[in-house]
Amino acid sequence: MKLMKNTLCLVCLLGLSVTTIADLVVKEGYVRKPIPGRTMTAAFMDIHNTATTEVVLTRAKLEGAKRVEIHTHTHEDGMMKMREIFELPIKAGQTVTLKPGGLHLMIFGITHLPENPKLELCSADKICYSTTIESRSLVKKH
Ligand SMILES: [Cu+2]
Repeated sequence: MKLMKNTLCLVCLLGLSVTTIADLVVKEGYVRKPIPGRTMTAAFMDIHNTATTEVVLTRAKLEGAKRVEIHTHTHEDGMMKMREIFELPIKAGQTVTLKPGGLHLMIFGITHLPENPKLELCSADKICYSTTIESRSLVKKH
């Protein structure tokens, strides 16, 4: 455990964590436009970690929204329930998929949602990766 702490600290000193978070690539990112009159919705995407070390996401921010939580779905007594998670680890070279019925970003307090809102994904040490995602209406395109 002590060794792990030392390693982490060394990573801080070398500023390697900056590189780490910059190595995230978000693909197919979109946020569902909220139903008229609602201020809550969800966002989905593929997050690929191209770095050689694990990235742990702890926080997210979306332009036009007050708050973002990282959620997952769990089966409890035959029911699908949403649960907030506080750490989303993405291993080196791994892609984590946020999709309906699984992991997602829960978006709260939407005031005005831009067509391509800016999304920030941040790690525990407050280093953020920013990108833009698409606003999509609930109606599926055929
Ligand atoms: Cu949720």
